[in-house]
Amino acid sequence: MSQDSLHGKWTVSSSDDDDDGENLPPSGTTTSNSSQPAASIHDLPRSATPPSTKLEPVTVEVKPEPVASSVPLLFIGSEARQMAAANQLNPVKYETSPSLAGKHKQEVADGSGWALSDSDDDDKVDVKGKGAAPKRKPPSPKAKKAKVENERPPSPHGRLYYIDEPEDFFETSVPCLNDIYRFYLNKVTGLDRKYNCGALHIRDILSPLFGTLKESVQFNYCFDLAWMVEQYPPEFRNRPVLIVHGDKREAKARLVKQAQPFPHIKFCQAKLDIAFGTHHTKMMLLWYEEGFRVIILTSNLIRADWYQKTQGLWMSPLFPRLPEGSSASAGESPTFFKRDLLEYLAAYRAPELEECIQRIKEHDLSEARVYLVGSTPGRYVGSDMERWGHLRLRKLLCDHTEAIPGDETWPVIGQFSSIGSMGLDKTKWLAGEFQRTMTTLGKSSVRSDPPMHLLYPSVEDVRTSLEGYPAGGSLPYSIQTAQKQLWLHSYFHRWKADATGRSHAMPHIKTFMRVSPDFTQLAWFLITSANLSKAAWGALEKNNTQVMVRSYELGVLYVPSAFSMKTFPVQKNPFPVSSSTSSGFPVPFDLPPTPYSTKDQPWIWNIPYNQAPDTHGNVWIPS
Ligand code: K8G
Repeated sequence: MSQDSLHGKWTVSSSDDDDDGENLPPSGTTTSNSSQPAASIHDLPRSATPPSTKLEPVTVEVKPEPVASSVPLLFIGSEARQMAAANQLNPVKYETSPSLAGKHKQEVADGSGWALSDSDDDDKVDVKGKGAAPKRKPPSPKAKKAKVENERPPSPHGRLYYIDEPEDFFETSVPCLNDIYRFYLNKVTGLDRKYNCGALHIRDILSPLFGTLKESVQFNYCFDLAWMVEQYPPEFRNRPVLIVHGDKREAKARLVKQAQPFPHIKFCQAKLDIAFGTHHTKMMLLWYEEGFRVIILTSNLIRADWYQKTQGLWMSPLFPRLPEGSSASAGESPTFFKRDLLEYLAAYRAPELEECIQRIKEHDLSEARVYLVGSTPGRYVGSDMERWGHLRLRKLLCDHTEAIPGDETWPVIGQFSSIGSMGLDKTKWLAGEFQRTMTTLGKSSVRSDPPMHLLYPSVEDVRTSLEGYPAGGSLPYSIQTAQKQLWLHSYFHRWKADATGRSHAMPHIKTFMRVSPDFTQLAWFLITSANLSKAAWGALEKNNTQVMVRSYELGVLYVPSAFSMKTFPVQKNPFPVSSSTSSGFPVPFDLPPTPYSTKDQPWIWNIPYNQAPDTHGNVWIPS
């Protein structure tokens, strides 16, 4: 495996109007838990992760300083994640005492260790300048360099971390699937098997049971191509794959280099012309002998994302080929899924996607029952404002849901794994604009202000999770963003998912929904790549005459009318999944949501947690 494939990446946010708290990861590395057996050599992380270190003994391993004994302070785009990941390749040991943690804490708390720009005005951000020369952090006086002990992958867990999945883990069982909604969770290693029944691993998705694969297109953010190739069944492994990504410059070069051993892999770079935008969209287009299938999901194409996190996906029905000579409008679904998917793909304006656009036109997508909700970067005016982001969701909710008596008391629930900067108070975006979309039900002009519950893991949730503190490497909410919006935290609720067995599998899934006050009915449900950020959902500008969207995002919206229902009943006990037809919607976490207690704190990834060890006996000390 080439070192170039060993990358995780995070996008640095440098503007108040920016993205998901996708901030510079602290340097450091993770001590691996040597009690666990070695697994694959492709232990690629999803992220450049702050370190967790053993509580005992006091020797901690830290990431080596990169060239010239210094740590770049400011990375731009996915290069940030790649640089930081590269730093994890050669950890050095140095002696320290437990009090070091306190020292680091101070450095982080006063911000001296970090140089994230927090401009309120995007137009003032000099992207080029920032990207060109990362600032350098003076070497820590306490850090004594020692010889490199052994090579380590830039994994949040280390090479020895992953435990092998049980024998039956990859047994794909199609009849187990609940077909009404076609909404599935991923399999989680370490769960009682009943909780993985009806869940899908990437190997299940690519299995011949779903179709005879000829070609595929993988849209995603983070890739381990060697690992990805292994997930395809051997008989399909050399079939052409097109990778749609947002990497630029060095990051792009590293991605392309990952594919050197795989001549069947080609690339399509999504244009990202607005600062701090990212290609978050996670979608597979699977071309079969029998037709084609679309998967819209929340997992990156790296092992850590399919291991012990809660992820979700929508799997389309098999879309068959239309008869030769069908009209251009043929094969449309009641939800206009075909038109909207073609419009989303056209927005890339990429010649590499042309063939696939033409082929989709030749297929029958009429069985799709969901609405597509995408974001593509741009500044949109007039009717184009409703094409993407939250205004697209608002339009769909306006057109395809109906007011419900008493709906002013129906809460909104938002659940996500990353948080952007939202301004000094709730009126700036959250309540003023985002909540207005989330509370739209039909065309009724009566504007209600129901409760909004935001689900985001607390420090305790992360500490006691299956992965322990390293799970926090995929929850990149930074102290710099958090401390500017303490008002937001009063909305926060815990990550609890006992009913799905996933209380200890930290969420990388993102869901938004409107639910009855007794939490038994849904007015609608959305699964998406979009976190709680303006970059993902779009923000109004110029006196509300324009909306600006930074990132590519994709999700699917379930509305009851597309299922001939008034509301979706919430499925009480989603596991084990039964093949009997239940019309209950499998909400992936426990209802009602549990509010944070006064002791609970939202997970913030770049401050230390050294008061209590995690499930692997480690603490978390960003340096
Ligand atoms: C991703 C996420 C996420 C958050 C931030 C970034 C990427 C992702 N980022 O989904 O939680 O650009 O830094 O996994 O795609």
